[in-house]
Amino acid sequence: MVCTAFATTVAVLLSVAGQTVFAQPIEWPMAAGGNGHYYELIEVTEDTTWYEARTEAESLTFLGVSGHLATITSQAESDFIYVNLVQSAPSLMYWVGAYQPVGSPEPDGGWEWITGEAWSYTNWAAPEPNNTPPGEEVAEIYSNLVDNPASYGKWNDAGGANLGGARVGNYVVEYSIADYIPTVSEWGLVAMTLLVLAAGTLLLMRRRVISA
Ligand SMILES: [Ca+2]
Ligand SMILES: [Ca+2]
Repeated sequence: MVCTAFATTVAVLLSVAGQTVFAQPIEWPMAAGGNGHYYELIEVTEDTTWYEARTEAESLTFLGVSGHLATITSQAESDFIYVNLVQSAPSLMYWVGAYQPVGSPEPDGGWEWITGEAWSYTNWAAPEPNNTPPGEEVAEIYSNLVDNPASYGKWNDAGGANLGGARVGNYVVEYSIADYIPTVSEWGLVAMTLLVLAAGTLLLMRRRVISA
């Protein structure tokens, strides 16, 4: 909570400084049983492999925190992303942050999250992950545009560099804002700004008293 408030303060300061602050991500609030993280869909403007999407997601920031391809580690997180983003998404599929490191046993072994979070919850569409054709080593999530309703919001393993068919490389970003721990210099920036604002307010009040 403190970190979320801090991140909001930093975002306000950054927007004051004229830098871009994304406005689209949706929060999964702690008050609603969430993790305080924010999520958004990115519709790409040119074909984007999973590897490019992973890098792009990490270059995006929201409330001062870098993003990453979404890691969906519980049914509750899956439900939140599905209901709020994927269910009515404009594209068929979106990259998420799951992959098989080189040398993983096929067709379905060795899966990991890019953040290193424990691999326990999965939500594969049947019969995925099938490594068909061979070389499918990353994951994507289906929207409701997929032909089989049983696959809505579920995952497929796909080729990370394969952009065949309807796959253009859209992706889901997660900003782990509630986990974010500010650096000493960032706390200093906030403290200094609050000090300047307080001094300015005092000065204004004094002028009013003198002119009254
Ligand atoms: Ca996650
Ligand atoms: Ca597959």
